[in-house]
Amino acid sequence: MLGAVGYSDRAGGPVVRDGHPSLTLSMRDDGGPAFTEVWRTTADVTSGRHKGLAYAHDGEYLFCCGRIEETADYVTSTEAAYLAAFELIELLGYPNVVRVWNMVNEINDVDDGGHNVYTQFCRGRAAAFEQRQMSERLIPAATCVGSHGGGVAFYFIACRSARVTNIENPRQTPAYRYPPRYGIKSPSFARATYLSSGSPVRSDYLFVSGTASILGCETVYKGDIERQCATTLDNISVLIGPGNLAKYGIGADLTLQDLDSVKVYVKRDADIPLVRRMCSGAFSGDAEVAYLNVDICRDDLLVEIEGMVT
Ligand code: 3EB
Repeated sequence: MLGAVGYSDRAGGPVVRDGHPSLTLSMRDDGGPAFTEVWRTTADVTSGRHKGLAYAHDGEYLFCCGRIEETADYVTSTEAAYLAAFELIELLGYPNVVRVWNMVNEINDVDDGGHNVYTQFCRGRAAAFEQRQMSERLIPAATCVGSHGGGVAFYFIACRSARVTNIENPRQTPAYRYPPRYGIKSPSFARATYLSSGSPVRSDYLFVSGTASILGCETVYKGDIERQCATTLDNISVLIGPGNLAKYGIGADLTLQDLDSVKVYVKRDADIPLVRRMCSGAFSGDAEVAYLNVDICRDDLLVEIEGMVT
């Protein structure tokens, strides 16, 4: 096991237990079923700790998780945590960050200076990316959503030799070019990453970032969950469709039906039944789809959806 992430009603970790890192996210307060996301490998695993992070690696993949304790200054602490992560990938030799998840308690709360927690998080993250000279080509796919406690919990996957291609969405402004009205520093993430590994067995993976009802850089259909959900699904369809992937030299021909693992973040608990109906019609009956009632990083976004093709 490379790592385990619990989606439950309490925050815990990171710890290294039974030889692998483990992080528990406070993502349920609704009595919904807790579940554990497990990252596995067939190769031998080495685990350890570095500056508060817990990690394991197998020669090709690194799984790492960390937590930024609740603080009045998420700029400094986010920068420090991300720099520790960059230091680790360099030390261990896993330079390609593929996919990052960030779960942020009180994500829309505003501090004394009038900035919300997400804005401060983005500033700290951007500072770390700038110091590491992460070009647009190297920015990973990501999710950044609310949680019910535990400061900022984050986990990521990095790899050593697989080729990682960053995918953008023609319907959306790249997030790293959002204008300043969405935050002092733009969010540092790609809309998706496509990973192709060579030997011994050729395998490709697609990671779709948290996707919302945003066209260009603007939230559309404020207050309308049905149209926000439809727009979000359309955004993902275009992102992973053959016309878009082909621009990056990727021969895959993907639709929503190909996503095998999906998370749906819903701001208002009462919207979950409708969102569930729409998503179960859109995704394959064989896909694992989890619905989580958490806040989203813009006040006017009601739903965010991410997925993987593995
Ligand atoms: C958006 O498209 C919605 O800051 O890492 C989605 C995925 C969003 C990742 C992040 C933010 C992030 O801007 C929000």
